[in-house]
Amino acid sequence: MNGCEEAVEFLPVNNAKKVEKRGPRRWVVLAIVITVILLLSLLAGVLVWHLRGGNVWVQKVFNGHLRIKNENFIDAYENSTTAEFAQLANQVKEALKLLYNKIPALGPYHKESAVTAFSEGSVIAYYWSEFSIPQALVEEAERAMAKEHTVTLPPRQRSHHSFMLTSVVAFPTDPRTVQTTRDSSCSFALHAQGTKTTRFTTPGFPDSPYPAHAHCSWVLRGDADSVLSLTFRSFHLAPCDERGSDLVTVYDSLSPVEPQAVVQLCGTYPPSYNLTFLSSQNVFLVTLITSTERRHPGFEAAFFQLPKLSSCGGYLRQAQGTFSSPYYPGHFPPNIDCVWNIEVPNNRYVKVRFKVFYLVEPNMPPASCTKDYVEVNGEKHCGEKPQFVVTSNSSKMTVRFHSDHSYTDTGFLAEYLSYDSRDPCPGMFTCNTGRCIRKALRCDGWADCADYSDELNCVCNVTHQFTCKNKLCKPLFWLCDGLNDCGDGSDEQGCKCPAQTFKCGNGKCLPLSQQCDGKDNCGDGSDEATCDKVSIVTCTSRTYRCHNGLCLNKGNPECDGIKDCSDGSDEKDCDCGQRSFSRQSRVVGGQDADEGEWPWQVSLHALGQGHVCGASLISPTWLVSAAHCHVDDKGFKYSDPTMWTAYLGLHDQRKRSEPGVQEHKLKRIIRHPDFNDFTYDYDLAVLELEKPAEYSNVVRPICLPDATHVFPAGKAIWVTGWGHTEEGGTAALILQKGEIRVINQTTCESLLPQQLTSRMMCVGFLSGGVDSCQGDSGGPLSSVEADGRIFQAGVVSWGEGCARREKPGVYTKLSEFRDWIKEQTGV
Ligand code: 4AZ
Repeated sequence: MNGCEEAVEFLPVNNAKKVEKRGPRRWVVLAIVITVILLLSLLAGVLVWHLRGGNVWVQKVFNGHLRIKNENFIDAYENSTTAEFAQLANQVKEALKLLYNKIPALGPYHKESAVTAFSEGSVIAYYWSEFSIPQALVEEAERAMAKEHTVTLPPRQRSHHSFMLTSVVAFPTDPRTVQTTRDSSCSFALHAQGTKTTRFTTPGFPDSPYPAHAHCSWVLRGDADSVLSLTFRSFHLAPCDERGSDLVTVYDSLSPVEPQAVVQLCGTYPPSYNLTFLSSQNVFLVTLITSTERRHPGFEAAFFQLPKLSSCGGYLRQAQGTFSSPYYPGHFPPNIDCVWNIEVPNNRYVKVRFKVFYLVEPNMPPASCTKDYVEVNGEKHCGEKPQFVVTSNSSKMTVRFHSDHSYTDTGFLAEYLSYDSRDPCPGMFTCNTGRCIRKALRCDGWADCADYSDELNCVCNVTHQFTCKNKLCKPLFWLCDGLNDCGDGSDEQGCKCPAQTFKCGNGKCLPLSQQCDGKDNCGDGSDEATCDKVSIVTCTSRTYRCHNGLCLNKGNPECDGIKDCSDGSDEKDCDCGQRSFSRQSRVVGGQDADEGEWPWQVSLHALGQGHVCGASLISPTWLVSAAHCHVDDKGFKYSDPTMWTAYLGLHDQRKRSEPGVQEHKLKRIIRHPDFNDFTYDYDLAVLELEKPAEYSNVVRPICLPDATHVFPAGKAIWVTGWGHTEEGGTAALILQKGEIRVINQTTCESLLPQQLTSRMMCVGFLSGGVDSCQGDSGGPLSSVEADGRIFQAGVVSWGEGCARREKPGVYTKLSEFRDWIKEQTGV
């Protein structure tokens, strides 16, 4: 105790004697105190380190690039086995070490760095650095790496100038990318030859699949001051999915860093798809990372060099002309800015029509326009847009195009013209949106302007049009059909027919005596469809035949909740056409379906191709689809049941392994024997599942219509599928639904002359807009019938394009095949 008291005594500085005398005892105490303090702080340090997760070490790999000043590029730098490469690489590594040592979050944790390549400008080095960092410091380290640094090595004996690195940046990367540089078995380096095209492929293409669990890379180079154009001519990888699918990435750099990724590709692309990419410098890096065992051919690609654009944009002074994003329809290069200054004669205004517009950036909110964009009149446009028009209120207009460092798209194609401000659409009608449409389209009952302005304030043609209260004109046969076509309900008001007459589904009024007389007097079957008093009539091809052979005068009596046949056969086998969920969204048009809304909808995947066709479930073991989905094509055996997987209860193509989704193999494909691959007549097939489906909330069968079932013209029907959401577009991930209408057969024959047979029906809109498209084939047309039960009216078959005006979709008429389906399946 005493010693302690003594130890805290303050000594006069000059009391040397006293110190000397008491020295040895004091030193012991001091040593003990210092040891205790040291131990305590060590303990506190360890505690803090533990609490901050300091005991967890993370392996971090950063990929980056830097510029070496005062150095000229020589050919030997292209080859990593040369002495010149090794010498420069060593200097870079030394400088990096020096840089990291100055940064506390990096220096102590640096394990290794390597230079993977050099390119021109003056010399750019591409490198990776590996660290083992305490978890708590990872964020700090990432921030430090992403900052632009400069580092200088002092001059050496033999060189007079210092070695200076500028713009040193790096970004965290998948540690597997380092593996590629360590293992050169799948690394390739190619230099463009003059103006020639150089081809390269995945190993084994096309005869054997690309390797599983592989990391391949292709370093592509051009001469200094050139840029590269790279095209994937054929692309067949495993289908994209969320769980790390096989992936090809193209980088506008020789470092695989995400901020300079131009595109990421997986799955399969049709040959017509534009997969041409332009670089901003004379290099591209293509990587292939495969994580699956699936067997796919891979890709074939080709590249060539071309002179770097000295500028883009320009002055446009003609009365009219076109302009587009650089290298359209190829993908525009990253990191480019173009400005077009359009100027037309003084007394005229400028109009620009963007005919094609694709500036889609992955993982970005659609309207943010912070990366790639077109700016006109101070307004930024980005994403994917249907044709649109921008006008100016003067004789000048400036259009700017900007692409940032990452992800490019095919860009835009635009035409400009000058117009007289007093008559913007000479000889045509001007929509309120500025678009010009043919005069004949004004007041024709179909909306051609996006804002309906062509259908406002019309004088309707009374011979075949009805004037809605809101002044829209609608086809007469939609009058009083139970559907609100005007939008204000006026086409359904006061729909009574004169006394002693009744109203047909198509609006006709006929004498009461003609109702329920066994004859189709209306022409759409509606006079026979809802007969209170069902009577037995002479059997014809149009009358429903009960199992006991008696025929009824009632249309569509199957499964309507009323026992019409004396043997009850019209209400037998009616466990179909009902949903588990009664709530569905109310908006109409092509849009996302609700989950479980179409529980009979099936997605058919062909081996290695993902979703190819739709189908419908009609019993636990049978599906209905289109025959044309099962015809061998380009060496693929679409007729072979083992090539297909059927997904039941599916909503989102990305969620095929979620609970509720049933994956079934096919046992048998029976194509209709009369199917004609040229005319698409008899486009129907039935498919047998290997194991029966289990009915659930999201898996249920649809009802099959009797051979006499009528789906009258004008009736609204739903079409569903994962097909393209626009012609030439891309497939939907979420099941889509669209409400369309049955079109009169005679009308349709005139729209598609000499192409329609009695096994086909047109369903859609003459104005276009809502339609099925590629990938919807084989899927069902679902029609809500009496009692709310849903019957399959047709199978998606073909069409001239998608959603085109006056080209409605064509469907296989299912009622024509009732007997054949029964014969084949027993259902
Ligand atoms: C197709 O290619 C396709 N608009 C299907 C339906 C339609 C057009 C094309 C109808 O599978």
